Amino acid sequence: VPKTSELLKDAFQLKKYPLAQLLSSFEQDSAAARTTRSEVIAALDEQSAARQKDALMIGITGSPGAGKSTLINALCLRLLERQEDLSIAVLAVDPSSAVSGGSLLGDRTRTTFPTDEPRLFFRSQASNLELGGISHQTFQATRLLRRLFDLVFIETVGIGQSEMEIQRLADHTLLVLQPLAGDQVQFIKAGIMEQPDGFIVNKCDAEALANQSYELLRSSLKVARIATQSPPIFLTSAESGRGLAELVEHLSELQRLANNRSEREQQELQGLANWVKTQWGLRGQTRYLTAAVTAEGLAYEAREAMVLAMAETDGM
Ligand SMILES: Nc1nc2c(ncn2[C@@H]2O[C@H](COP(=O)(O)OP(=O)(O)OP(=O)(O)O)[C@@H](O)[C@H]2O)c(=O)[nH]1
Ligand SMILES: [Mg+2]
Repeated sequence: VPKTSELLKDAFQLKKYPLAQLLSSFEQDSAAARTTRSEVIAALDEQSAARQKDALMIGITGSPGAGKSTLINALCLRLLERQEDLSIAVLAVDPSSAVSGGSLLGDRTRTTFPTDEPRLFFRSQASNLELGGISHQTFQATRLLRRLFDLVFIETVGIGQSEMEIQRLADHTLLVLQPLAGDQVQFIKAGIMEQPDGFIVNKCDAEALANQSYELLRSSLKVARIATQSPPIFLTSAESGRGLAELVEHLSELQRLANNRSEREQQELQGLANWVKTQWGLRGQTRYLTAAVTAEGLAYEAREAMVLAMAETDGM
C-alpha cells in the first residue's frame, strides 16, 4: 500500500488512480480514512501558495435525462481546449439504486468521459435521494478536489430539495431544463425551489423549439418575480453545438472573477454542522454548537475530532 505522501505527490500530477485512492479516504467514514484525510489536508495546507488551488465549483442540476452529463462533457472539452493550463474534476452524484432499481445508474453510463485526458478527472458517487442527493461524501470529496483542480463540476439530479443542497455546496448553480418543460419552473414559482444562478434549456436542436422555450421560461420567471435581475438563460444543444460557446464564455468569466467563490473555511464548517445533524440530530447539533464557541479558530479536522470525542464520552 503506497504511503499517503506518495499518493499525494501523484495526485498533484493529477494521476487518476492515486487520486481515486485518496478520494476514497475522503468518502469513507472509518478511523483509518479520517487519519489519511487529516494527513492529506495538513500536507495540502503546507504547500506553497503557488501550488495551492481553490477551484470554482459549478453545480449542474436538473431532471433525469435532461442532458447534464452530455453537456458537462462537451463543456469540459471546450474549456480544456481553450485554456492550456486548466484542470477540471467532474463529480457526478448518482441517484441510489434503491430508488430506480439500478436503471438510472445504468443509463448514466451512456455518457463516457475521455479517460486519456490528463487534465480531466471523473468521479461518480452514489447518492441518497432521501437526503436530497448531496451526501456528506459529496462534501468530503469536494474538499479534496477543490484543492487540486481549477474547476469542479458537480452533477446532481434535481428532484425537490436537492437543488438547495447543491446551491450551498457550489459557488454557482445552473439548472438544466428540457425544452418546454415547465415543471421545475413551477417549483421555483411556488417557492419550493431556490432560484438557480442560471438556466440552461438543453436539447434545443431546432431553432423554433429554442425560441419557444426561451419565451416560456422568460415569462414564467417574470410572473414568479423571483429576481429583480433575471438570471441568464442559455439555450443549448449537444447535438448541434448550439449555445455551447456562450456557456463556455460564461464559465470562463466566472472563473476569472475570483470573488464569486465562497469562503472555503465557512463552507467546511457548514459541512461539518450538517454532518453532526444527520448523525446525532438536533440535540447533537446544539451540543456541538455550544462547544464550537470555545473551538473558535479550529479548522475542520480538529473540530471533527472534537465532535467524535464528544459523541464517545457523552453520547451527544
Ligand atoms: N437531441 C438531443 N439529445 C440530447 C442532447 N443532450 C443530451 N441528449 C441525449 O439525452 C440523453 C440523456 O443525456 P445525459 O447527458 O445522460 O443526461 P443526464 O441529465 O446526465 O441524465 P441523468 O444523469 O440520468 O439524469 C442521452 O441519450 C443524450 O444523448 C441534445 O442537446 N439534443
Ligand atoms: Mg448524467
